[in-house]
Amino acid sequence: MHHKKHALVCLPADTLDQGLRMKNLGEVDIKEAQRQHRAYCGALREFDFSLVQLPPDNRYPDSVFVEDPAVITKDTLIITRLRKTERSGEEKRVERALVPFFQNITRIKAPGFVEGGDVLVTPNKLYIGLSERTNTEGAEQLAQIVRDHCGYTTKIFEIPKHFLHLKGEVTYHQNSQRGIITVSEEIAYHFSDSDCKLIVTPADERFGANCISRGSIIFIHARRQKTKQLLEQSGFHVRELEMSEFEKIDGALTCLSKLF
Ligand code: CIR
Repeated sequence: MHHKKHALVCLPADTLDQGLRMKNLGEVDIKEAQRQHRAYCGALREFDFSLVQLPPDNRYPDSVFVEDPAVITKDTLIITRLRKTERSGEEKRVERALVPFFQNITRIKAPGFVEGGDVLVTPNKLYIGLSERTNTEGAEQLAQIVRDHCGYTTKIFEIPKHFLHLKGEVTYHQNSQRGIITVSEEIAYHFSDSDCKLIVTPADERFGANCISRGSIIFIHARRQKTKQLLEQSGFHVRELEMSEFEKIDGALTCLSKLF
């Protein structure tokens, strides 16, 4: 996998509290969300990413979650198709921002739907979750694109109904020798075929497995004590990021950026 250099982010819209959510976890405090977003961007800068920052767009309360409108494999940019009409249109903004960086650009077409949050990219293999947001047609189009463009294999499977997206509960980490997958115990069995080391996190720590790392430093959602311990036992230096306002609208750490 090529070395990641850029991070696309989008500043939170003033309408963030109108973001979609699976259940009511309370009102979003926009000022606090902006603070949390600034800290998040600071963490990415610490990891040496150069930030490409989209301005807030109040028409799209969920536009802060730039992970969903695209999937990136090597030098191929795949623009996805978002299922919810409230989010449909976010793809265009992300496409405009990312196009200058890529040679190969393709798009998921109707009747396919894919959201980037359902796609775990590992070296040479994609794991695609079928969800309320990603359907079989979309997953199969994506599988064919990455096979033809990059020679990737794919594994497609259904995710539990109480997850919004696959990646909320699984992320990939490139370590010096061997890749690492952090994954919730509920879905860990889907990854037993991988060459990566698995770090299995407890199901009661929502988004515990959704982390961002560089080398031995790893950022996790604040207040995931058991996950923190497990990661420390595996040699990571753990740093916590407060994500309370984004969690209320089902957003995890990786949802807030597209790294490439
Ligand atoms: C949504 O329901 O679309 C947003 N409120 C949350 C999107 C989270 N994105 C992600 O997990 N990649």
